[in-house]
Amino acid sequence: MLSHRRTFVAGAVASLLPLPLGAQAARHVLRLQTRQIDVNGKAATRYGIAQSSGAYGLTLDEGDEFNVRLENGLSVPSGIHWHGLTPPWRQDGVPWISAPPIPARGSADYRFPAKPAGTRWMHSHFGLQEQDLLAAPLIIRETAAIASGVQEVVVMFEDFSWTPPQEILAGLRRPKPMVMPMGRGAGGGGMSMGKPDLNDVTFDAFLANDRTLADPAVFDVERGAQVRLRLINGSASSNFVVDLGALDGTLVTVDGNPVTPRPVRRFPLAIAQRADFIVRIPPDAAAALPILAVCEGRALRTGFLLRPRGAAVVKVSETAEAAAPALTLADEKALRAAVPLSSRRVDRSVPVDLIGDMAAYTWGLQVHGMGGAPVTVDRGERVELVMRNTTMMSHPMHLHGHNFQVTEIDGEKIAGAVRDCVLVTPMATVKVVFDADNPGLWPFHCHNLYHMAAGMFTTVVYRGFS
Ligand SMILES: [Cu+2]
Repeated sequence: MLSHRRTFVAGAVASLLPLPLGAQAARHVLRLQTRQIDVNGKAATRYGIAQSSGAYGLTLDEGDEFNVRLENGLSVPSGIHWHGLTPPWRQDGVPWISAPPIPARGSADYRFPAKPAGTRWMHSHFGLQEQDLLAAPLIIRETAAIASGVQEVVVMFEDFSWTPPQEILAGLRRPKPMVMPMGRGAGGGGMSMGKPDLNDVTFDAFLANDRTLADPAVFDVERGAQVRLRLINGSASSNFVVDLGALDGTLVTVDGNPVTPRPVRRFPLAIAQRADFIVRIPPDAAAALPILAVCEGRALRTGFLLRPRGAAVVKVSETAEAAAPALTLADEKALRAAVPLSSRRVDRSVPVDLIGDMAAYTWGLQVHGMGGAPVTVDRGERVELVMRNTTMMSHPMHLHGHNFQVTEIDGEKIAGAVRDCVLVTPMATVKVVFDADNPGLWPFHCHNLYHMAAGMFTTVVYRGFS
């Protein structure tokens, strides 16, 4: 089984070498390193997370152990979070909270059951390193997906700027007049009062497996066959609308967790969210089929191609005909968990207000009305988080160590999706519930990297945990 694993990252199909039997057999080495990528003809030096085979990211099978030595080959400290997995809290990979940062040239070991299965990902939780592409897919292939024999295509979308992230953040936090014209460049996104603000940062490019549409990843597929797309929004600060183009797709999971299958052609993918789609390749396709991700509020997009045998590769423009609309919660409301949480009453309901001062670029969370307070829970409780967005920006809210179920959106009760990251749109109220079954100290934050850096971060803490 191990010898037949394949990853579909960066346009390459890499077969892993068979691993020797024995105690070390299941240990994977992941190395943080710098690398060069090509962005529209210009070389960029960024970070990456590679296996010894050179493949980016990690693919395991359901039931495997997550047995990883993480080597920091960078000249700076780091820490990698296993986004969507539910490890013991000390192995969650968040510097200063789960464990000390991994020093330059240092390493750390992780060993816990690789669960839950599904499309997860990994990314730096240290400073602004995520914007420098220190992120990769982390796929725990479901037993049913393996048994199905359906080809899988793993693609991670990212946002890219030629401006260093520290400069982007400094630009955002620089005092500015109340109304600013929209402009290009770091921090050039205008902020105005009263209407939703879509993008803080005007990115120079969007990437799919490190590539732009000028030179996209191309995956060979079989005519008439099904393909499972595992799509990851690994952006620091960009929400996308995924467009399956001519293909009819069936949404089967969000954030790696199964939903009642739903036919879709377009689907919102907020920062840090994932979605799996099953598509069927038309038997008669003459040209390769583009799968696109358009940034909300912009016409700039990225994507990749599925190429049926013998089909021509087509050129797809990086610019869509029109800007993508702002993400809404319409699709979220329609999602239903295929494996919902058990039915029980809520033991503890916690109000969490999402607050911000757009002009000053400060963001925050108020728990029970108190800025800086944690969400305190007891083990065994069913906990409800009532997230009320008081700002005119959307916030992809992520809880570590747990998956929650969306139960109410703007007063409408639903048996919604099980997720680890839900978008709370401007002025919306979203309720989620989770079972407090993983004692520890867990980050709970907005996954927009710049919002988090500007204060939109708290923790869920179990009383008496150790
Ligand atoms: Cu936010």
